[in-house]
Amino acid sequence: MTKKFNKRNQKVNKRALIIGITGQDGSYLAEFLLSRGYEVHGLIRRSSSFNTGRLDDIYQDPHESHRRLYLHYGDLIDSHSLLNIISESQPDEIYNLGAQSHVRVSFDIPEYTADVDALGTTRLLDAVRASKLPAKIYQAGSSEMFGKVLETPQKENTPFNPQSPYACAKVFSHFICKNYRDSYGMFIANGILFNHESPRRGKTFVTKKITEGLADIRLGKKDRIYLGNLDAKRDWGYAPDYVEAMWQMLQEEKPNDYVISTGETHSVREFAEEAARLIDMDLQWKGSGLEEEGIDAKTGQTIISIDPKYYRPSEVDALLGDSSKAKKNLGWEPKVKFKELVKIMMVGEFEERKLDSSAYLS
Ligand code: NAP
Ligand code: G4F
Repeated sequence: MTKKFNKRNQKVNKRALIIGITGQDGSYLAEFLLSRGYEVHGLIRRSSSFNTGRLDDIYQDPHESHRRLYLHYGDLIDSHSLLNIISESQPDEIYNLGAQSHVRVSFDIPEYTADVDALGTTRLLDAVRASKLPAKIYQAGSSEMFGKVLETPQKENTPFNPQSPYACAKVFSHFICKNYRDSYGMFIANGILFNHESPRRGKTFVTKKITEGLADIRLGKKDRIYLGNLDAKRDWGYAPDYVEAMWQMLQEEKPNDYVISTGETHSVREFAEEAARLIDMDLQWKGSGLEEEGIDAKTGQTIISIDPKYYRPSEVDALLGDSSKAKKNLGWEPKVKFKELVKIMMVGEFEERKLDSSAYLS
């Protein structure tokens, strides 16, 4: 790996800037890059509550002389902060993972979502262009861009058909990245990542909501959880596998766009069934529509009910990715598939509570 010199004239490896370092993917990516010898800079937002919990394991005291992790305050809606952070960190690689990333919430705050997820990308690209740094950029695109799918499985050239303000903003970002690549010769790789999860997933995404809720029920802390559309299908992978693909895209000689997925699709219902099975519950369904309930046949207890507030004004029914281009060019393949993912998340629930998971998992 090429060595460089930092301000204190110390030899350092490559420098990366992660926008969105406090999120699920940002935290795994920071760990991955630090393990590869990178100096890592991250943009964090000012918040009245603590927002760096996912970075606890890698946090380094600012007074440490050999630290390789630097956090800077900034925001994708503040161009000057982006210019300043790029100038201060002089990155070789920039990962734009910053986003209002919740699809359902994007219907409630569409203007803000577009500001961060679409214009924010433009601000970042323009700041890099102005800096004249030859930094390679990764843009966090999403399988949500395929929306009501026009082809199955979805690959890089499948047309987009977005169904939410979030997905529309991500489509804009995808194309503005291509536009800056073509217009200014910048190295910008568009990842089109299918859903990826982990114990660090935000608590309002369906997988984490299910594993956390069922663990609480198993421990007697809650009676039931409320979900929306049980029949939506997603191609769910494991976040640490996916951040490695982001890095691989930036090690290429030429920028390219890649679908990253497992090639398996499962419904929300199946996810709940597998999570329940792991903690010795037998989830059976009764009724239909709003009246449908998930019952633990072993105890007769209703553990899942429907709340229509979790339905979306427009739904993405089923996603299934074809990541053969990433396999061919990058040698990337998912290591973790559906059943192992659910298990990792379920085990994570007990570890988070400092409990021995083997006492609860069947
Ligand atoms: P996440 O956990 O929601 O993290 C989002 C990150 O963006 C957080 O660090 C958040 O900061 C930051 N952020 C939000 N608004 C910002 C703003 N105005 N300025 C700067 N940063 C801001 O999302 P994730 O699951 O890690 O996903 C990472 C990226 O990949 C996102 O762009 C997401 O849309 C995209 N993506 C995710 C998936 C998936 O399945 N996970 C799939 C495809 C694409 P705070 O911590 O302060 O909120
Ligand atoms: O977990 P979700 O909220 O993820 P969604 O909407 O697929 O978006 C995630 O993946 C995208 C990649 O395709 C990312 F771009 C995006 O940033 C985010 O990370 O919902 C998954 C499915 C949906 O069909 C939803 O309607 O689960 C359904 N669902 C059913 N009940 C629920 C619930 N979703 C949530 N969040 N909460 C529920 O109670």
